[in-house]
Amino acid sequence: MAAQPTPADKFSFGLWTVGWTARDPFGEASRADLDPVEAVNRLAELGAYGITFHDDDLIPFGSDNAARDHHIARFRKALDSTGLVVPMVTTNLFTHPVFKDGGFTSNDRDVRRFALRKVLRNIDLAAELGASTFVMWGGREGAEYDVAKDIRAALDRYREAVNVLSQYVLDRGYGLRFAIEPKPNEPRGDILLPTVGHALAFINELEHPEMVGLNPEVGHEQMAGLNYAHGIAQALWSGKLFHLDLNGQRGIKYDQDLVFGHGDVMNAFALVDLLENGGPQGGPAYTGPRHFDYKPSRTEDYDGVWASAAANMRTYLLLKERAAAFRADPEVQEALAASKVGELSAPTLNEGETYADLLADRSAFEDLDVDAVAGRGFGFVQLNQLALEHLLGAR
Ligand code: 3MF
Ligand code: MG
Ligand code: MG
Repeated sequence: MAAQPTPADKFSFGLWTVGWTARDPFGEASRADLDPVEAVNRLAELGAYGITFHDDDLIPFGSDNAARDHHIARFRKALDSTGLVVPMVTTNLFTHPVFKDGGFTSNDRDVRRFALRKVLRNIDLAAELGASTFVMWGGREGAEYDVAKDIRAALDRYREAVNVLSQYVLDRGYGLRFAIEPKPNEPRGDILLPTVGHALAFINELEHPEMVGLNPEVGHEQMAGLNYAHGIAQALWSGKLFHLDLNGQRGIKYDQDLVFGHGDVMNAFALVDLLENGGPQGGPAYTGPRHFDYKPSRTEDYDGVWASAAANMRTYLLLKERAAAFRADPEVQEALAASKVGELSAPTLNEGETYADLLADRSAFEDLDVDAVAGRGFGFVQLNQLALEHLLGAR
């Protein structure tokens, strides 16, 4: 039995997740609007610690200043009374038709200037609410037609935007870092910075790369046929896992945003094991929010919404429990050793050894019995079977 979630587990949810009224390209909303205050109260009751939002989730686009202040004030009141925090804020540069060709990279310069102003205003709000991460998902930054978008110019404009925003944060003295969320497609035919790897390369071209990291989403990497746990591992390796979006996806198709674990559960197991046990000394490799970006399916009423929110946290805790059992099993320890998983951490050259020493080492080449080495099995299947059996609760 998994423990009940508590704020110490650092679970957070986007306001747009439980608040999704299930309007899709083929059908009207199947649920009524959700009051953000109700979202705060219900998530706090369920044991979450944080809530995140796009500006427009909280303050309807086009609100005047008085309405804006009112929406923020009642939200703050709900935060104060429940103790829920706002670890991350993000800006909607995709819903309003003005962003139909993107925000930072629209071909229309007026749109780009408007987009920057919208984000600058929202950065102030993020800082005011004590957020430490500002996510940038550029869902409309892309194209359907190769001849209609100069990709190199678009990347110049993307970089210009992130540089301007970084400078603003520095000048204001805000304790905010940016996290880019890659996605390969949807709503655009092709989105810029489509994968973790593309985004990492982009960050290296910025004026303040130290202020910019990643917010990788399970479904987004899997939509590109990629291994999410590998992507997270590379983000960690690069010191760039600033935040993450957990959900479920079944294969290469539209962005399903299922409950965490309701897609590739073996990869979810490996992911939780990595996050919780993959630190250099065996502790957690990631200590930030465990943030869910899922959509309660269109079939669900509000009871189903809250049950699905609880399901995300419960699945995470169950996987955490299963991963701990996997690590503690002596047979797993033996299988890990037989598979030489730990041996990969040993540098290939000895300390102080040079390539000249390696060239002189006959045991590494001339005298090596290559056929004997090639004949050694790794036992990976047995190791994976042990993982599966722990995952299934069979051990
Ligand atoms: C779309 C997403 C986005 C981002 C969000 C936060 C609407 O597929 O995943 O959710 O996560 O914009 O940055
Ligand atoms: Mg998504
Ligand atoms: Mg997301």
